[in-house]
Amino acid sequence: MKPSVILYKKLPDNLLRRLEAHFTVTRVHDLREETVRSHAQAFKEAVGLLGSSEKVDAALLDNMPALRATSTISVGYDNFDVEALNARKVLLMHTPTALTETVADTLMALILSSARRVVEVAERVKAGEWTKGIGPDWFGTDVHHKTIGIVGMGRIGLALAQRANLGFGMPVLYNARRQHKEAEARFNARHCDLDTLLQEADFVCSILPLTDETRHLFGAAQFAKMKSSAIFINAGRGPVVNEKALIAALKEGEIMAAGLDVFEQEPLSVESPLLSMPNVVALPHIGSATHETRYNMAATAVDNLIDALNGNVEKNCVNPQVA
Ligand code: 8YV
Repeated sequence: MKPSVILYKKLPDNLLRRLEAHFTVTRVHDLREETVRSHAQAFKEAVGLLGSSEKVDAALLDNMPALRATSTISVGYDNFDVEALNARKVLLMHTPTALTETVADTLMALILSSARRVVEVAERVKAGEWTKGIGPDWFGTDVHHKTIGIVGMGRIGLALAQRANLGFGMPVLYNARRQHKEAEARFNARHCDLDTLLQEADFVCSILPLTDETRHLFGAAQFAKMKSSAIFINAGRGPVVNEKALIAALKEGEIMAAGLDVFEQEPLSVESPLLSMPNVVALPHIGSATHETRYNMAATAVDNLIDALNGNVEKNCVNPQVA
């Protein structure tokens, strides 16, 4: 008999078949209490759990006594209670390398579209305004050779530094817990404290994961330190930013614009003041959302679950110590 796993995200057919070659797969839509209750036996027997975005906490784990590994189709894992997993010796696998380049592309798209007002002016063209002529009120601000400040220098930060520095001639400042030798050697990146970065950068880009230390790291005091011409970009996690403070900073002209892929509450409410601000580009958390990358992430997550349940935790494992 094949071991049982729970799948709570849709997979491409060939990946589902790959998973089914190894496991008996129970497919569910989500991990809500009522879903767990209606598949109680499958959850009780499952040794593996595969999906993304849903909360995996102690209450869910209590319904999964046989669980040995979880695999998320994402790099971020703030929706997992890692302590609860560790306490039950359950492995957590993620996809840290599959989406790096695609998310860095999204960051450049946010930088370019915010600075050059791409979305706003394209809408004006569609509304027929071009026929009346364009003037300085259509102009944006330069990107090339401006200073980029990267908060969180991991794989994605490095790929962003490469694009910004080699492609756009931008000097790179970065703030991270550790010095990043490769970023310094290849892209002349300069390590600095957060305040220096906030004061000097023309583009402040947050690519931070959500942790107790990063929650609301960007608040009123941080926006006040930025240049009034600064553009704030966030493609890490929404709750790293105090959104009320960001809205106030944009309203009061403390910063010039923002390009956001992530929000404190997702999906973003239609009531959010951010949506009526012309100087805000808001994307629906699509940092990694290309056909190629989402496929690669799902394939990696399937392989990760197979690996983890075979005791192979050399790569992509958040908590290999519990193996
Ligand atoms: C995911 C992300 O697509 O990987 C991450 O951490 O934020 C995105 O790439 C998202 O979590 C949905 O799976």
